[in-house]
Amino acid sequence: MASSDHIVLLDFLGSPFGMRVRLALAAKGIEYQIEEEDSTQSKSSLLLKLDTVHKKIPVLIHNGKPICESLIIVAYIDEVWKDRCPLLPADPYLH
Ligand SMILES: N[C@@H](CCC(=O)N[C@@H](CS)C(=O)NCC(=O)O)C(=O)O
Repeated sequence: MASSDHIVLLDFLGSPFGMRVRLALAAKGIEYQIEEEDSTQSKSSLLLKLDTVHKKIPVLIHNGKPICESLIIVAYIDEVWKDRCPLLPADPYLH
């Protein structure tokens, strides 16, 4: 991870999909900020801007680039920080 990396997770506490991403970030030892959505309020303008298709959390924002869908985010994290704690098997069939 470059020291200039800026990582924000748009999430709300209690979301199992958000937790999947939090666990991946923790396993890799990646520092990040949380932008907490309020599940009792209407969706934030940030969420509506970043996930124009499903408008769902979690959204990972890496240096300003949004990545949506928790499994895709986990695969992205694993690929970008591949030097640390592999999350996904190298061979998806054999493992
Ligand atoms: N397939 C998505 C599911 C995400 C999802 O359902 N997020 C919920 C919170 S747990 C959400 O944002 N719901 C708001 C809505 O459905 O409008 C993923 O894996 O990221």
